[in-house]
Amino acid sequence: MSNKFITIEGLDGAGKTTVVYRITKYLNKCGIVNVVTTREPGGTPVADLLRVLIKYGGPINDPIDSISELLMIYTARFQLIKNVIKPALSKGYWVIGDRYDLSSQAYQGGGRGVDMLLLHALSNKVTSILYPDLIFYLDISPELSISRIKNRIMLDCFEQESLIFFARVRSCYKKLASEKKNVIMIDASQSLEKVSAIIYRYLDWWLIRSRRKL
Ligand code: Z5A
Repeated sequence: MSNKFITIEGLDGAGKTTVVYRITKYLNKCGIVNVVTTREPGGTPVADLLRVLIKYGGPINDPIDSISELLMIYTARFQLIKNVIKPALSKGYWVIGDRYDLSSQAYQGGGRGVDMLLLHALSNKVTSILYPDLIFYLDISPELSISRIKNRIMLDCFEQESLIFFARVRSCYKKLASEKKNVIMIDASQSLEKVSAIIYRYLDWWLIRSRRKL
């Protein structure tokens, strides 16, 4: 099959949602019209219920532990893979994901510092089922991330975290980007036009290369 699974990663405000939209339009322009987009956590009825808990936490008398958060994130991801991503890929659709497994490694591993044995076990399971063909990591500083999201009316649990938390998440992302396969790191402090142009150029080259391999 020539259809692909592409994911976009980065700190809050890095431009992921905007880039998912632009990649979809670009693929459409290239004649690839069967495209499904996802946003994690969420994307199935069960995953959307978990999204609310993951983003806004539990009640005051039952705060969510970081291991529970991790397990909910992976529950949501398994639901999404099984009920949305895999069926779409097997029908020949392209899938563009706003966040995937690197997010958990960066936020829960780097940011929260959860038990790495548990995180790796979950991550290995997910990535053995499905690893992206291409991952764009949009790199911005924690300061820029905060400045892009500061005017939001309601901030979620992650958006209320400190600069130090975001610095840990970013440094984990950068390490993963240098170690993992298929990751392209882009300086997303540049204008949206520049970031998009880099992505389109890369996609053109990558599409030609993958077609030659078929
Ligand atoms: N989370 C986790 O901890 N572990 C996991 O495994 C997963 C998730 C999957 C989901 O939140 C939260 O879940 C997330 C981590 C955690 N943390 N938080 N918060 P979400 O889905 O609500 O939000 P998000 O994923 O962080 O995305 P976002 O905040 O919406 O940002 P974005 O999608 O990267 O950016 P955007 O919406 O495209 O752009 C934001 C603004 O910046 C907008 O006004 C743009 O016009 C502007 N922008 C974007 N790029 C540029 C450039 N290049 N120049 C100038 N302005 C720009």
